[in-house]
Parts: sequence; structure tokens; C-alpha cells
Amino acid sequence: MKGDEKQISLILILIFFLFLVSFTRICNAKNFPLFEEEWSYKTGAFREIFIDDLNNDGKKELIFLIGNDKILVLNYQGKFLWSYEKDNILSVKISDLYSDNEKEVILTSGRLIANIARCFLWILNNKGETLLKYPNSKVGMTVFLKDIETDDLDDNGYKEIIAGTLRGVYAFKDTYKEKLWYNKDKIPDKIDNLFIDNVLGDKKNEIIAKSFSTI
Ligand SMILES: [Ca+2]
Ligand SMILES: [Ca+2]
Ligand SMILES: [Ca+2]
Repeated sequence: MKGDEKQISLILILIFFLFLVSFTRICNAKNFPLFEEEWSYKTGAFREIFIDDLNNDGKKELIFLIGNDKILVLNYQGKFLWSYEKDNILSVKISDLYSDNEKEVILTSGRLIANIARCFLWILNNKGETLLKYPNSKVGMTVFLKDIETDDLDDNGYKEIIAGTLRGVYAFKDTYKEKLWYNKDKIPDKIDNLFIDNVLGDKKNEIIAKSFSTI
């Protein structure tokens, strides 16, 4: 009997030892979900962040809208790539406007001057260089363009730019130099959000505009 008890004790000690070894291994295993910081960058307070491969190098960039007046682009390692400053940025969208596999950054900026809206549309390339400003004058459009969306409405390979306004939806032609339509009389509400999707299941996308309580 004494021999059996000794054997059982030895087995128990062995089991405990094996458990201890396994537990230590699990804790030290590389796949154990330990927190490791890859990098950090002091951006300042930002309103929006977009994650997209802007420069087609197979790695995603981080694009920040900081405060009201700055776009900051970092690479996947947290290295500064470029920044772009514009007074009072209203909305930012990243889209391949010309369907050439090079993404553009589209933004609107504007403010009230003498109680009249003064708004501009800017198109930047993926290096932060200005490709287009509309209107090309000191006096902006008299409508604030917010919540930019893009879609090739007429299937010609160039995307139209569509934006919500304080009264209805505004659409640019895909030359980005003139209005396609502006439905402020049909939709007299402030548009909070725009979505473009094929809701009806036909061959064309629809624009879904959301105001405070109506869609
Ligand atoms: Ca990239
Ligand atoms: Ca493009
Ligand atoms: Ca088009």
C-alpha cells in the first residue's frame, strides 16, 4: 500500500510539473495576445480618418482631417507623407475620379462672408498637389457642399461629384467645372448624409439623401 501511495504521489507531482511547464509555455508563446505598440504619431485633434492605399504601393495610408483646416497623410509605418492646408474644410472624400487607378482626394472648403456662403471644390492628386479648383476665382459658389460622394452616373468612366447642401443635393458634371443639377426646389431640406447604392436592383445606382427626419 505504501508503495502505491508513493507511486500516486509521484504521478501527481509529475502532472503538476507538466501543467506548470505547459502554462509557462503558453504565457511565453508569441501568439499570446500581448499588447505591442507599432508606432504613434501626435496628429492633433482630428475630425475624420480614412484608411486607403492612396499611392498604389500595396500598403495603406492613413489620411486625417485635422481640425478645420488640414489634411495629413501618414504611411503604414507612421511616417509623414504629405499635408495640405485649406481654410475651413467642410468635407473630404477619397475616390478614383478618372478611373485611371490613381486615387484623388476631393475636398470642399468655405465660410460665410457678409452672410453669403462662399464655397470651393478642390481636387488633389495622391501626392497632395492641386489638380483643380472650382470655381477658379476668388468668389466661391454660394452653396455649402458637405458630405461628398462620387459615382459614375452616366457610365462614361469619369465619376460625377455629388454633395449634400443646406437645401437639397448638388451634382457636378464629371468635368468638375460646371453643375450637372441642383435640386434645392425639389428637396428643400438640409442634407445630413448621402449614400450611393443600387437600392432598386436595376442597372443604375441611386442617390439616397438623408435629412433630419426624411430619406
Ligand atoms: Ca499606399
Ligand atoms: Ca484617378
Ligand atoms: Ca460620368
